[in-house]
Amino acid sequence: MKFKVFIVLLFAGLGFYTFWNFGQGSVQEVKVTTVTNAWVRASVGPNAAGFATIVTDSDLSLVDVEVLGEPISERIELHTHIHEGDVMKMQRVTQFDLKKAKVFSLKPGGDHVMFMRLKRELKEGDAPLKLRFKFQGQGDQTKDIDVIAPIQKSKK
Ligand SMILES: [Cu+2]
Repeated sequence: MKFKVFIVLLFAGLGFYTFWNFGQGSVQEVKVTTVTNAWVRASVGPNAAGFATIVTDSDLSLVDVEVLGEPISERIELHTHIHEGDVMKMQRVTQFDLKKAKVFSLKPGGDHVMFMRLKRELKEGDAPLKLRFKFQGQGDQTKDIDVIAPIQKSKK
C-alpha cells in the first residue's frame, strides 16, 4: 500500500517536473529583441516623452535612444517616475535593466524616453520619427533596434 502511494507521488513529481521544464522552455522561445508600439507624445512644452513595448531575448539594458536624421531636441534622457510623498516626480536613470522574455513597457506615468529642450514643436500628423533603441548586454554585447514612432496626442 505504501509502495503504491510512493509510485503515485513519483509520477506526480515527474509530471510536475516535465510541466515545469516545458514552461521554462517556452520562456526561452523569445529569439529576438523586439521594440513595438513606439510613439512620441505631441509636445505641449519644451520636452516630449516617448514610449514603446520591449521584449528581449536575453538580459539586456536599454542604455540610450537616438533620433535618426534631423535632431529634434538638445538631449535625450531615460526617465522613471518616483513617488515623493503625494507627488510623482520624474527622475533620470542611466539605463533600464530588462529581463529576458519579460515585457517591458515604456508608458505614460511610468518609465519613458524624454526628449529634452525640443528644437521644434512636435505635432500630431507630423512625419513619424525614426528612433534607434540601443541595448547593452553582458560584456561588450550591444544591439541596436530601429523603429518608426508616430507623433500622437495619446496612444492609438
Ligand atoms: Cu521625463
